Amino acid sequence: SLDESVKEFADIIYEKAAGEGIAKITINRPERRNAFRPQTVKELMRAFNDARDDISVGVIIFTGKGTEAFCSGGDQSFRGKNGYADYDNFGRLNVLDLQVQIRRLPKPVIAMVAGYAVGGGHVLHMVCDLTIAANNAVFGQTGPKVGSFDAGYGASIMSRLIGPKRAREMWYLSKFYTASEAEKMGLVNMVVPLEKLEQETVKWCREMLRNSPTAIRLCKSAINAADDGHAGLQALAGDATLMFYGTEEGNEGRSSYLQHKKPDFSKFPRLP
Ligand code: 2NE
Repeated sequence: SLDESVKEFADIIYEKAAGEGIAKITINRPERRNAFRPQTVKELMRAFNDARDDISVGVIIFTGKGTEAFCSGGDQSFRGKNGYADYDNFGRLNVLDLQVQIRRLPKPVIAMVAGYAVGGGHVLHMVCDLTIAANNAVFGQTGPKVGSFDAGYGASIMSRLIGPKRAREMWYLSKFYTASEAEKMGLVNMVVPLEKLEQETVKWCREMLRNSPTAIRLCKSAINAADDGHAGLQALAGDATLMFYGTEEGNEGRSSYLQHKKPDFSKFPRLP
């Protein structure tokens, strides 16, 4: 069970399962169908950052409180002339930074979706590595109905996931789709009965945790690389550097520098 609460937050719940390697981040605004305000996003970013930095965490579950919604997007009551504003008197779209953070996080993030994943909440599940949906899940974009859109990942990642024709359909018509329709479209990995949602998600987490974290890290950055352009290549390249530092060849340069002598790279093969 995931019951160890590690930090106090207002809009989210952040838990880690002791000794399991699983962190769970839950949007906790069920009375608003888990719509996010800037404060929610700030807290999510802190929690994701903690889960990234904690080397005992191998996989992160991202979900919404209750069974009515994963997330219904930006809280429209906080929407102003230049974004969403709660405690500040200026608006912001800080959820876009959260999307990037999830893409760059070198551990799998698995969206566990019960109920509505709509608007900016739909984009959040799309930027996660995997999505497990309950059979009551509902997916869709609402922006064009409420005077909004996400022309970043909301458009490009969706187009990659389900193809440009379907992506246009989702955005232009702003229809809602059932869990099984979403599965057929390639939006989600698996649909399970609501009462099995957490059990199945944890099963997927445990299976991933049995595998090589470095292999998974490289698979994530490789799969994102082309779509994320230079930033994607940078993440992949950073992973390569990280591994190279662990080699004898990489260490030859560093230790020679520190010992004020010329490095001898001749002993390292020029592999085909
Ligand atoms: C999610 C949905 C379909 C649920 O419908 P239902 O019938 O199950 O619930 P209901 O009664 O609509 O909602 C329950 C309460 O939650 C509030 C509602 O206003 C309602 O409040 P009360 O009347 O009880 O006081 N609520 C739900 N979603 C909210 C939201 N996003 N903001 C503020 N209050 C919300 C249905 O509620 C729905 O369609 N919600 C709106 C979805 C939406 O349009 N989201 C924004 C899209 S734009 C966006 O997210 C975005 C972007 O486009 C670009 C960048 C960043 C964000």
